[in-house]
Amino acid sequence: MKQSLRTLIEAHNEKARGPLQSDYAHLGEQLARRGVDIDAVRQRVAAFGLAIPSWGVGTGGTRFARFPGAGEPRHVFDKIQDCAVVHQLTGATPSVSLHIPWDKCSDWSELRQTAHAQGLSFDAINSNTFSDQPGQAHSYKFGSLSHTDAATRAQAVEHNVECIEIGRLLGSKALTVWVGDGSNFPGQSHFRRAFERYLDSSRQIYAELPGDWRMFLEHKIAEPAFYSTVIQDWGSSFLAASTLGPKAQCLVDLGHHAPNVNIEMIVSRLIGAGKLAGFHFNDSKYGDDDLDAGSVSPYRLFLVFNELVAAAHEQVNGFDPAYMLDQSHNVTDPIESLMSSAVQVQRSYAQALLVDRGALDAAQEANDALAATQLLQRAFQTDVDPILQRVRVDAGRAVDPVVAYRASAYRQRMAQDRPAILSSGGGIV
Ligand code: PSV
Ligand code: MN
Ligand code: MN
Repeated sequence: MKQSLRTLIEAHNEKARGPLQSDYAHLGEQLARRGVDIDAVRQRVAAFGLAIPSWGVGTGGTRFARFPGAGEPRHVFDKIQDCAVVHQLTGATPSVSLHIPWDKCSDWSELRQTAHAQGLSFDAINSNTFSDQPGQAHSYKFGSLSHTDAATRAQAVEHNVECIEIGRLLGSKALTVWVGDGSNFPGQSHFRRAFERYLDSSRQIYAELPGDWRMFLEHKIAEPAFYSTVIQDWGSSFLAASTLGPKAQCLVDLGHHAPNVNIEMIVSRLIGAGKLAGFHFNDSKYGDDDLDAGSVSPYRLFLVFNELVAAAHEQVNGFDPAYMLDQSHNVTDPIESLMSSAVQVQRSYAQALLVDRGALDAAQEANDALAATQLLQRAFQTDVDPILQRVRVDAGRAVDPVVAYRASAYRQRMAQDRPAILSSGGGIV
């Protein structure tokens, strides 16, 4: 950790130490009366980490406009630097998920070393066959892995294989594949054939996975294709993952479902089938809004974690989801959004750890609907801030990451160090 930031965090935490001690003790007493050991919860929260998407540290945008902020990352090394700041202040985000070719660089070993020196490792690597790159032989305008043209499909397969190669150099253990393939008009696409072509291409990628890797299939109901998408929901995703084999699993991005879908139930189904790859956390009101995790529907996020904690509690075989944020920050400083979202995800996890599993089992067995739902509400309505703050302070992170970040004037320094350049893709200046 950079000395200046560490010193700043220490001074920032010093003032909060006294009040935190009494808040933590008070919550500990309350939880003890409920049969919960606060230190055990704290230890599990401390062991929890989630990945930052490299594209999340740049200002996002919509198809109408993008309003870049000052001091935005210019390349992948700048992105790593910003991700490191998020981790230094929160202690919750020890890994980074790259997107190729947005994050291409000339020396992967230098990138790996730079990240490691900052305490960061590399999570799943993401391929991109949903946009064309300069000089590319075949366009993805009408699809990639499912394209009607064999040469276009081959190019998309080759790109994914290249991503695996890059991921190997960085120490990644998974490839995330999301395709924008689909159609905009009824009749435009032969649904069955398109899915078969997708499977055929995906089999070729799957065959290139190293033994200890997984392939995460990310479904999405719409956008950029607005009539149909090839992997539109968890059904198609599950079908594809099951066809491909045990290394293929289904990734759940919270914003990629039909309105009002019961996402926590999908999560539970995938856990039961041994096919839950992991998550892209964000929040939404209308579609793939990519709003900050837990900013609109924190109870939904909690209910997802309730399923995850239940699975861990019941020691479901092979249960090992990957956690990542996937948000678009249009009106905030991305570092601030990422920090508060990471804390929000941690909060949902901590709250889910408070659910009395034995009592919930009993209420469910007795068909006592009200008692069951009150058990969940009681956990969700507990203010777990003292636990989250203790986890951070114990690890030398900031008791209030956003306040400490603002005091550090990091963004102002970056505004001077990083003169704006034109976007080279991925919405990052
Ligand atoms: C697509 O909407 C998505 O959620 C996928 O994860 C992409 O890789 C990411 O957003 C970035 O565009
Ligand atoms: Mn996503
Ligand atoms: Mn998305």
